[in-house]
Amino acid sequence: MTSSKDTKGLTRRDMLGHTSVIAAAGVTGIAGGVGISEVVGGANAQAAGNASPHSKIEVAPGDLDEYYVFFSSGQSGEVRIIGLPSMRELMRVPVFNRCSATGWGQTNESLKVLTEGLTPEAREFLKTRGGTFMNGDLHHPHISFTDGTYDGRYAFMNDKANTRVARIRLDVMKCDKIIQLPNQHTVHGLRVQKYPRTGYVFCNGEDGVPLPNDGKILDKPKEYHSIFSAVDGDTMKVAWQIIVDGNLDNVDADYQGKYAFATCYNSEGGVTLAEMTANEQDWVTIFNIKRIEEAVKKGDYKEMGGVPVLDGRRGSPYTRYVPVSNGPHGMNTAPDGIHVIANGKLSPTCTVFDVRLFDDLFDDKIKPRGVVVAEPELGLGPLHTAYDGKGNAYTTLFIDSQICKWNIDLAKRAFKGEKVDPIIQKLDVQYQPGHNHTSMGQTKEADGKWLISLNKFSKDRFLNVGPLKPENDQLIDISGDKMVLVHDGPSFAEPHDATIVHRSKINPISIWDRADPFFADAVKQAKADGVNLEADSKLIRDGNKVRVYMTSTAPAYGLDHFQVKQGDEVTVYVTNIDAVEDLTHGFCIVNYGIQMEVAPQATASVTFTADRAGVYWYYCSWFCHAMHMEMKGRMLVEPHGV
Ligand code: CUK
Ligand code: CUA
Repeated sequence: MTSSKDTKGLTRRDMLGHTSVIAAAGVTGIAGGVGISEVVGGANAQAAGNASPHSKIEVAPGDLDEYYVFFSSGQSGEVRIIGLPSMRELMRVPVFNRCSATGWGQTNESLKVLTEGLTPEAREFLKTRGGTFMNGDLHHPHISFTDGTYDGRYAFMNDKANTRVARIRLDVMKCDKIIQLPNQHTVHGLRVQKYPRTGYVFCNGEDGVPLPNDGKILDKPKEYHSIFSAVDGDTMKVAWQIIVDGNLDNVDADYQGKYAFATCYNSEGGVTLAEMTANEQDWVTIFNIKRIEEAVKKGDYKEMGGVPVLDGRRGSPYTRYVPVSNGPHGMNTAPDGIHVIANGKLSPTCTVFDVRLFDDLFDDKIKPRGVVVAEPELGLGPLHTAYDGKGNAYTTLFIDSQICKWNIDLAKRAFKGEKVDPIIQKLDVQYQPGHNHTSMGQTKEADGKWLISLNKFSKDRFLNVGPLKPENDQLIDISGDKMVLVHDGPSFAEPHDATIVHRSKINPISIWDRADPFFADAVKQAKADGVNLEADSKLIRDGNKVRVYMTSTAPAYGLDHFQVKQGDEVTVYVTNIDAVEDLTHGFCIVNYGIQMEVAPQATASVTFTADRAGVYWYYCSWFCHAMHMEMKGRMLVEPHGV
């Protein structure tokens, strides 16, 4: 990771770095040893960042990053994979969106994923709308756990816009399952079970609606319900749902496998801003997983939309409601396995819970607030908290545009009345941070090296690109006593969340396995047609259905042309028989709106109606060979009545 140590050729960057080290040291001196950034804020903090730790963030050409970061993309609907510390974008994985490059949303393989998990009502609704939703709002990508840390199997993510939960297989970095949750309206918070494994994917239904939501009840908000869902991460089926009081914003789970907990900012059950923020207090809802599982086993539920739905409203044995200040947001479990933090948002505080007290709470041995062990005042707009595994917490302050580093133990002592200040440092970020994340910080293996701050506004930090600006993801070195800002990175709409995973946890393959379930349907159909996908290129006519099979090997398709009749339903299967790493082909039909990617040893297929007569060239859209331009052929569409 370190660049050339050759000291003879001192680069301009080295010079700059050296100068600002001296400058920064001067500032520290003047301030009498107080932290640089604490005193002088953002600009100089960045100068200091460019100085000392730049060698740490520079990933020289040919070198590899130490961490994968899985970024969400909000209303863009995809997952983006970034390398850290370089902060370079490595890949985009389409999930809820459509992708022109890969054909996601158009290939039969992706359409199967996008449509098979829809609720019957949605399937009916989408019949005349292309069969699938065109948009998604992907907020929270989280990696599967085994025994409190990442196991590299899957990433799970939510679609707030169309109430869906998706899974990406991390061996191939493709989405393999999407389900839509019945009964629920939106999925906002999403986290996974950390112990013993994932296990459950917990999904917060943010908005309340009538149950069932069929139009019989409309403007009667008292009869709306929010729902919490547990999805089985292995089968991608809803294990159970539970109706709650109030709404559900963010969620997290413990390291013991006993509890999940969610913030509620609308305990009022309001439907307007004024109503939602009316009360002095909202709450955190705690779910007792064992009790819920037992109830499901005993049949203590109603079946709705094909899934078990329990009643977890006040007074139920399955939940407890712990009052916190009005409008909490983020919910974050510390790597110590003990502390859980609800971030205040409208309150300048964070509320710290001790999960070891939750058993007593459910046995009614203590009052709800009895599980609160600290409530430090940190600054304006605390949204999310990350951890370094050394007892410190890092909370984003949206309104103050700062990260607040504070110590959990000191906060607990202050809560007991001791005169100590838990706040260690406040660092300016640019600007208005939402989530922040530490390296491995959402696991028990938090390593305390890096923090990224996902800032919603970038304003003056980048070249102006017009009224719509990028966001700013900032990299902060937290390995020392003080946080040091080291990198600004623009990003397009809208990474809410990210998960930083050490590269040792993730082991993707480079070339598809021909036995992969992703193209099992194509293999099955080919077999039925007596076609060997890896060797044969031919056309099979089956009434007005035509199946065109062709191999692709640089720089040629197995067919240089094929002929169909106007009105035929045509399915083209392309099998990339090149077994060379990175040798991806594409398949694009001109003026037919067809385009897909076919990576090494993959089969991809697309179905369309050949309703335009004439000559249509198809060509390879992924640059593969010196004669990539010549990798093409013709689809001849014979007109009606000829
Ligand atoms: S939420 Cu976006 S800043 Cu959807 Cu995770 Cu808090
Ligand atoms: Cu094959 Cu370009």
